[in-house]
Formats: sequence, structure tokens, C-alpha cells
Amino acid sequence: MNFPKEFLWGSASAAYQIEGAHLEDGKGMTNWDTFVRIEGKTYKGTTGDIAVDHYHRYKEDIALMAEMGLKTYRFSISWARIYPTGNGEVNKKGIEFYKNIIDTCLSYNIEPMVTIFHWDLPQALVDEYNGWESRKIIDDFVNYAKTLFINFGDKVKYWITLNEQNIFTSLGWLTAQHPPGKFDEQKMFYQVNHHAFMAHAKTVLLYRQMGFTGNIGASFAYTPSYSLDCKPINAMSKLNYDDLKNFWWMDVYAYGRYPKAAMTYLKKKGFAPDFEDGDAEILKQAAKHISFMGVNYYQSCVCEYNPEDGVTPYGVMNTTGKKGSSTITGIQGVYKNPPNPYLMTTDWDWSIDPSGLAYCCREITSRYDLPIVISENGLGAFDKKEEDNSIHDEYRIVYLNEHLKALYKAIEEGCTVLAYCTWSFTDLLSWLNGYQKRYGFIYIDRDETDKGSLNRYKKDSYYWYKKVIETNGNSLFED
Ligand code: BGP
Repeated sequence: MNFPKEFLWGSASAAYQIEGAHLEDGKGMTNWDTFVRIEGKTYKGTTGDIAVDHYHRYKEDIALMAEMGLKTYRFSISWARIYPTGNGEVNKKGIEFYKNIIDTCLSYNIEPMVTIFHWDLPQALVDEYNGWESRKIIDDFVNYAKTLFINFGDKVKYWITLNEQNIFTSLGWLTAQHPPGKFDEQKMFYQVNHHAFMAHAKTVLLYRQMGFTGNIGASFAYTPSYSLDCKPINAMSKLNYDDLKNFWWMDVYAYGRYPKAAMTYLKKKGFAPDFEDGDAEILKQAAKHISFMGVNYYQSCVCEYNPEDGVTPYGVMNTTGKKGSSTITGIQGVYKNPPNPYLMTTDWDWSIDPSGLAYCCREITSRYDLPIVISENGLGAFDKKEEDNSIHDEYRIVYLNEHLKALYKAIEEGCTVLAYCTWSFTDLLSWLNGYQKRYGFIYIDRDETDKGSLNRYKKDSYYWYKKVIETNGNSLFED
């Protein structure tokens, strides 16, 4: 039982969730720095002002990765550290910080995998033209990416343009849970997405025009769906869900075009995005140049027909860890997502479904025939540090072990998988759920009150993953 020889065993993070130092060394304010200050938006008002202080402790964190044997570290660059106001003059200190991270990784033979945009947008661009709502962002994004390619292109071989475009736009424009906190802006939601697709596409093309031969793609939050049963109306609701919630993004990355039935539906509703001349061609060209489909996988869902007067997308999201506190959501007249009676859930009501990860890989392989990078997968849980500083996170080990076995099966069945990154290496800020929803191999002593030593402690899962890497996956199959 072996994973491919060059398989990249990794772990991931995002700038806003770990760095802190939110106004240090010239960094500009971001949309998230602003948003977390609005009352009631995040769990107990938590912010990333300090986060887990990775900005000052990156050497210690990367040394822990090296000791574990990690092959790749996926992290994001904060646009506002490079361009404090989004464009204009480059902040040299920002370049220096990420250069240090990249060089430290390389000194340990850890492959840096860089996310260009993981949701923190310079606030100046929001003030100037409402960020993603304006086409102006396309040029600013490409200019920012170009600066990264000029500075780091020779050292970084894996680039992720956008993290979970589907999530930051849905929560930003449909449900008001992420910045800019807008509600039910359906037309704008699709327009914003079109701008993001164009920024992604032009960035991919620029990377190739600059002569780089490395790997580039986007990371999609893929929630695969199962029909509730064989009732035809439910099977159709699954088809509609897939077109509207999954293929709407992945088809554009991989084919450079939107799914037809979904586009027809949105045109009828008046929500379809406006194109400019040349957009369609640029999307098509860029699709030919991506190297992989990035997948963030956490859970699967169930699809059932949702009547015209049924549930809406505006349900309750469980951000407290109180099991069972979330409600069913869906689109009226199209689908809804009831719980899956065959699966267990996390304390935040996310279904636990290892085979769903294999399902994602199989679907991508059949539909797009692209290599896959699993850019995130992990379990958010309450962890307890014992008096002797040990953390027994057996549940996380079981979760990851089962997901990796499913991934192995997908590889055996013909999928090309280049990398697997757990979310996350250290504990970090969960956007809406504070610091109590922990994902890391490394426990960090801090809580929602900004108290705690910020000391790092290895959890049991740290030693487990170390062994998985050492044996190139063989240990997954031991009892
Ligand atoms: C993904 C994001 C990550 C991370 C993860 C866990 O959607 O890309 O940044 O936060 O989900 O989610 P949460 O923190 O909400 O539990």
C-alpha cells in the first residue's frame, strides 16, 4: 500500500487566520480587519489582530513542520502586506516577510504552496470601488499577482489563485456572514464571481506569459451531493444543485465556460453575470493552462426537492459548537440540503464522510481529467490540553486516517492526486467560530479573550501524521 513516490504530504493555513501583526511593518487594513469590528459578526467578537502570532513565530512553526517531515506547506499571502492600499507602491517589508517564509520552508525541503488570495482584501479597494463588485479589481489583482511572480516565481512551484471563491462570495453577498456583509444580492453575487473568474484567468495567463512552468490552479470548496432517494424529483434537485453549486465554479476553471442549464435558469431569473467582449475567450484560454483542480473538502450533502415556499439560503449557521443548532437551507423551487441519516456530524454540524473525498476525486477525474490537489481537509473540534501538556485528539486521527484511506482508494481507481493538505498545521482563528474550533496538529494556548501564552504544544495527531509521512501512507492501514 503506497501513495505515489513524490506525493506531497502537507498542511495549510491562511494569513488572516494565523499571522496577527495586523498593522505591523506597513500592512494596510483589510476587509476582515474592518468586518470583525462590527458587533455580532464573529464568535465572541474574535479578531485576527494577534491570531496565533505566526508573524513573529514563523521560524518556530516551520521548524515544527520540518521535524514532522512535512513535504509541502500551503499558506496565503496577505495582499495588504504587499500593497497596503491594494495597488501603488510595494511594501518591501511585506515582500521580505514572505521571502523569509519561503526560504525557511525551502531550507527544510518543504515545498511552499502559495495561495494568492485567501479572503483578506485591502480595505482601500473596498473604499475606492467596492472591491470585487467592480471590474477594476481584475487589473489590481493581476498586478498584485505579478509582483508575487516577479519576487517568488523562481522559488514557488505551486500557486493557488483564489481560495474558495464559492464560499467568500456566497457568504459575502448572499448571507451577509462574511465581508462585505451583503444580503440577497443575487445579481451582484454572480457579477462578483465573474470578476473573480476573470482575475483568476488573467493571472493564470500572465503566469504562463512570464514563462513559468510551475503548477497553478484555484481551490474550490467542494461539497459533493447525494440524492435523498430515487424519487425523480429529488434526483433532479441533485442535478440542479451540482450545476448551481459545484460545476458553476469548476467548469469555469477547467473548461472556461459556465454550465448551460444553470446559465439558462439564471438568465430567466435576471441574475446572470454581464460579460464584456473578450471575457469568454480569456476564460477558455486560461482553462487550458491550469495544472490542477484544488479541492477543499470537509463534508458531503444531501439533495431533496425544495418547494416554492420551502426553505431559503438564510438559515442558522452553527458557530458555537452546540450540536444540532444549525437549520436546513436551500433554494426555493430547486433544492434543499437535509441532514444525512447515515453520517455522523461534528460539533459544528458538518457531516463526516470520508468516502465523499473519493467521490470528489472521481467526479473531477471523469469530468475534467485533471490532477487534483487536496488543499484542505480536517476536523474542527474542541481539544483539551491536559496538565502534562499532552492533547489526546484521537477523534482527529480517526477522521484524517479514514479520509486518507478514501483518498488512497481514489488514487487506486485512477485519479491523479498530487498533494494532500490538512487544515491546519497549528490551531488558528476560525473565521466565524473563534479560537475554540481547533483544527491543528499543534495546540496553541490562547482563547477568545486574547489571553494565553501562545505557546505551541504537539497533539497526538502530530505524531500520527509524522508516521504517515515517514511510511508514505503505509501506516494508515495498520490497526
Ligand atoms: C475553509 C477555509 C479555511 C478554514 C476552513 C475551516 O472554508 O478555506 O480558511 O477556515 O474552511 O472552516 P471553519 O473555520 O469555518 O471551521
